[in-house]
Amino acid sequence: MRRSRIKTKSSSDRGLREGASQSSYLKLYDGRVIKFPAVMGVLNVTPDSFSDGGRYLDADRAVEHALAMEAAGADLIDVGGESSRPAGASEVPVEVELARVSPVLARLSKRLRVPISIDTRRAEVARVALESGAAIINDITALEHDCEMAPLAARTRCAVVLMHMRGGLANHIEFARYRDVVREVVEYLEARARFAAAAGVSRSRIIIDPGLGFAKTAQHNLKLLAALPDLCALGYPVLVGASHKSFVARIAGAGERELEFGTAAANALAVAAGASIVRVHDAGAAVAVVAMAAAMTGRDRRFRRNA
Ligand code: PMM
Repeated sequence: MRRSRIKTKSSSDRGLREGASQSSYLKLYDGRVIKFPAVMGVLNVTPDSFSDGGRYLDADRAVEHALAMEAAGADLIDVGGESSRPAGASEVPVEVELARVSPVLARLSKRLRVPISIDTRRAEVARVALESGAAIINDITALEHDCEMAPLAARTRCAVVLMHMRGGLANHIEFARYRDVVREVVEYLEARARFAAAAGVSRSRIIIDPGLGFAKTAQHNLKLLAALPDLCALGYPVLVGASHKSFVARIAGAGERELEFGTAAANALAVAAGASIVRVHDAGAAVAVVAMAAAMTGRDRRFRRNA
C-alpha cells in the first residue's frame, strides 16, 4: 500500500525538522569513545542462542572468544546470558542468568580494553555487569520489562540500547502483525527514547534498534532495513542486528558461507544507510565490511574525497 510510504516519509521529515542529527561517536561515562560505524561482537553465554548457543557456556572459552573478537577489531563486546531465539526461547531464572554472565564479566573486565555491553532485560543482571565494568545496557525490551532498569541506567550514567520487540521471549513471533511496520517501530522507539531521557538517561547515550527478527517476519525485517534512514532521522545512533538471523538464512541460504555473505551484505547496506553499530557473530568479517562501507559512503574521515 502506498499509505505506508507516505507516513514513513513524514516521520523522517519530523525528525529532520526537529534538527535531529546523528553523532559520529558515543562517549561513555568513563571517557572512552566508540567511533561510528562500530562493530559489536556477540558473546552469548547460553546453551540455546540462535547462532552460537552452547559454544561459550564455558567461561574460559567465552573469555577467549571475546578477546579474539577484540583482536579482530570489534569495537565493543555484547555479553548475554539469556537466549532470545525466535522460537522456543525459554525464560531462565535470574540466578541462572547471573551464574552464566558473572564469571565471564569478572574476567573480561580485567583483560578486555574495548567496552562491554550487557544484553539483559533485568536490572539485577545489569547492576552486576555495570559493577564489573560494563558501560552499556542492551535491553531488548527498551527498558519496559523491569521498572528498575531506567533508574539504574540514569544513576550509573551508562549508555542504553533500546530495542523494539513485541510479546515475550517465547512467543514474540506471534506478534508479527503490523499495519505499517516502519511507522510503528519508529514511533515506538521515539517514545521509548523520550521515556529514557525523562528518566534521566543522557540523550547522548541512547541507541535505538529496530529489533530484526523480534516479532518480525522476513518481510518486516526487509522493510525496516530499507527504512533505516527514517530511524536515523530520529537523531539517535541506530544499531542493527542482522547477523545470522533466520531471515538472512532464508534469503541468502543457511550454509555457513551463505550466512556469512548474507550477513555481510545486510551489514554493508545498513552502514551505507546510516546505521552506527552492527551486532555480529563474526567480528573479523564485519570489521572489513564496515571499513569498506564506511569508506565508500564518506563516513570514514580517512577516506573522504577531498580529505
Ligand atoms: N538480537 C539478539 C539478541 N540481542 N540485541 C539487540 N540490541 N539487537 C538484536 O538484534 C539482538 C539483541 C538475538 O540474536 P542472537 O541469539 O544471535 O544473539
